[in-house]
Amino acid sequence: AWRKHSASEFTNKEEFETELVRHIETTLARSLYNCDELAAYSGTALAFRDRLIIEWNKTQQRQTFTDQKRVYYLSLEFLMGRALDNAMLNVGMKEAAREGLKDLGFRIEDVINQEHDAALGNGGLGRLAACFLDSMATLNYPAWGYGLRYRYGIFKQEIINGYQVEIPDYWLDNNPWEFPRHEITVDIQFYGNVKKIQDENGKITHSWEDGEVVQATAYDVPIPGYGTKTTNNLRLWSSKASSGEFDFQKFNAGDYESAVADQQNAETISAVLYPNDNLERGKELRLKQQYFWCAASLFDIVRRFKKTKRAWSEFPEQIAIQLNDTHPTLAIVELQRILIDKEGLEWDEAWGIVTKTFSYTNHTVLPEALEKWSVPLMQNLLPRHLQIIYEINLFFLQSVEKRFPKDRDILSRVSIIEESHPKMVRMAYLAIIGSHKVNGVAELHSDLLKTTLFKDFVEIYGPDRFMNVTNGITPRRWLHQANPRLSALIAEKLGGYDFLKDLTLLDKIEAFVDDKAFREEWSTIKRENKLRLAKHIKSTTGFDVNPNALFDVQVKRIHEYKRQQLNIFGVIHRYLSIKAMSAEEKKKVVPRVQIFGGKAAPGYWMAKTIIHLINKVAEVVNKDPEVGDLLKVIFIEDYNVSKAEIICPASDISEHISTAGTEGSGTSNMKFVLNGGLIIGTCDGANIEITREIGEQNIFLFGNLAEDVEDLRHRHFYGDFKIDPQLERVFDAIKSNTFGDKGDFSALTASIEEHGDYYLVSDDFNSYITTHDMVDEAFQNQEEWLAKSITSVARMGFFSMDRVTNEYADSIWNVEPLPVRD
Ligand code: 26Y
Repeated sequence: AWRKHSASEFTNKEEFETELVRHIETTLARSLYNCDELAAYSGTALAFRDRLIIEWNKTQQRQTFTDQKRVYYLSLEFLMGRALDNAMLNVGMKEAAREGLKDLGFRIEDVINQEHDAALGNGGLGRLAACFLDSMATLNYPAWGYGLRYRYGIFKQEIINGYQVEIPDYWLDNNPWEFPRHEITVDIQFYGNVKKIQDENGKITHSWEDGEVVQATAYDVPIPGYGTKTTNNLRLWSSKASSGEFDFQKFNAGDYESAVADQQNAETISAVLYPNDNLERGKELRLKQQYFWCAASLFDIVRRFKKTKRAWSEFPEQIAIQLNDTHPTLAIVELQRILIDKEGLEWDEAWGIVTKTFSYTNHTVLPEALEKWSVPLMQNLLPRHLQIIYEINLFFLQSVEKRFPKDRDILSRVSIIEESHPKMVRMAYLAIIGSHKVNGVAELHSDLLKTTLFKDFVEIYGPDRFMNVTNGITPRRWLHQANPRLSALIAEKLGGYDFLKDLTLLDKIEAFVDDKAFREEWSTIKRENKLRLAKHIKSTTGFDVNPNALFDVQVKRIHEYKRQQLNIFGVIHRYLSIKAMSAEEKKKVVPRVQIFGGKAAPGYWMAKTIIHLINKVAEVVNKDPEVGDLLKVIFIEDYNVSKAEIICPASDISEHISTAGTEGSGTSNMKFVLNGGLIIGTCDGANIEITREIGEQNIFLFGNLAEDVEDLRHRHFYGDFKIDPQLERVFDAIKSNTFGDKGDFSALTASIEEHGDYYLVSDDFNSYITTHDMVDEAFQNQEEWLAKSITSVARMGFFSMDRVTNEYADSIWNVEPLPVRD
């Protein structure tokens, strides 16, 4: 204790101001007299960052000295969003900052809004990783995240003439939340070849030689927990040419340009996040990213372990590694390689360590999202790893053959290598074989994994390797930060903010469902949140929307399986119905604002066509005087985490309408309900468990069930497929150019009419629109609607990410919390 109180540990408004001014004037070298909102943001961020650093150092020291088991969460995506508001919540002192900024002439909300989202992810999987980090820190688990430091995050979306246009998201300039660790580097090898070496005892070892080398440099991001001193670490790797590798021969030979080109080539590895969500493309650069990140992370983990001087057998007692989908599966092979090639362990001992260390989370059953890498590609890029994969496969298949000698087909079904042209490495199978636990992300999804995709593996390994952990969300960001007034109202009734650490306490607000003042405040808050969104819509699209209308929201990545097309067809149906009404009939219509948002993968044409249709429908509907306020269609550009924080609290109803059996879990469904919105959805993903928790009278379910999907698809091709008549009317409108050139949308209508309607849009259409009629009817009874809203929020405790994290810790990682003392 060589110091008692660092200046940066401000404890009141005055001290905050001192720190803010110091950072603006010295760290940023700006004069206070031309300090704009951006400089105020940077100064505030630096002031809070100082506080985080102190706790971060303490946490890391304590974790190192205690030397107990740690978790490493490997994810190619971390969709963090903004950090300042979260840092303020976790450090405390937001009110001091609010007052201090006010003295300098700033509104804290405007300052917070200056921050660029950290958008190193596509959608649900990346956001889940971010929620994990928040909960692991909050619950004091010694845990690190490992990812890639992309120079470009997910692209910014603009809508131009109704089309999506992608703009690069360069986000790294002046990012106060990352700390370059130029001294922490790892050399990563690619290509080259494998030499077999036999020593004097006849023992054969392998050496991977003559490859290209790229250097990984660590960048660390502090992850504070809520109401705790624990501040964990997210380590992101950045690539550049290895210092030994900058080709001095070329340089000396006068080939400076080519030497620089090599440098740039190395830097492309961490240059850009692949913008595909649930759509696998098999690009070599993506495989390079995966290996680069896995190898750097494993080297780092092993280096830390070796400092403890423990025996290798203790590795799995010290380290748990969670694989976020199959993207980090090469880490399994890399650890095996390190143990046998570098550390000299025998195969069996090494493999025992590997399988006890790793566990794998699957997020999807969609075939187009399952990773497969071509054998020739892997042979070229990672020759030693391919050998090891073949070896793993050989031992695995031998054991299967022994156990199932009569099953002729099972070997080809479960082989890691698919016997296609070219041969492919099935990453999910490799991940299962190299892990001790495999989990899905909602009950239906985990059941489907066990009965379809991974059925053979359940036979082989028994049911214990496969489990379910239903997803959750962090209530800190998705309730308290996004909806501060609702959080405050709940806190007032519960006598404090304990529910942010134990979300099951929410059930106590059900007692106030009939409390008049509480109900009024509840609906005022919803209205305020709708007004905030209406303001955002006005400033970004120019459209005025009526805050009394029913706000119906669908925001998520655009994908055929998520069925935004079903939604927009439903909107067209509504539009046509309104236009056919008499003035008298129109009086009974519930006014609606249909809000869409989400990005399409740049190469996913059908998804782009859906965006185009939504925008064309908006153009026509919004200016149609026959419709007026009864229907507005809004596409919110560039949906991201910080927009979600505005949108989720503002819905009356939101749409979670994937074809049954296709959505792993969904997590925005939880965000909307937690903020007092009702939902319309299919019996899919976590909708099913949400229904179980909140009660089926509080949710609008529709559509065919997962168990009927296969049969329906079959009938589309072999039975007589007749399109739903109301949907046909919608298609007639599209085909008579009501929304612009029908040719623009022909692929979309044809996918249903001619190509088998794989996602069952027509099968579910009638059920969908009649359920929407029930939504309208329910909305007209505002008193009952309000009761549903309050009751639902009260029953959402189960969906806290803290519950999820504890389940992983207890049943997969076997790690204990480690609170940080002062
Ligand atoms: C292989 C590559 C192209 C790829 C890249 C991203 C494959 C998948 C993904 C992303 C998948 C994803 O976001 N999955 C979502 O994970 C959420 C968290 O578990 C689930 O709630 C959601 O249902 C699932 O679609």
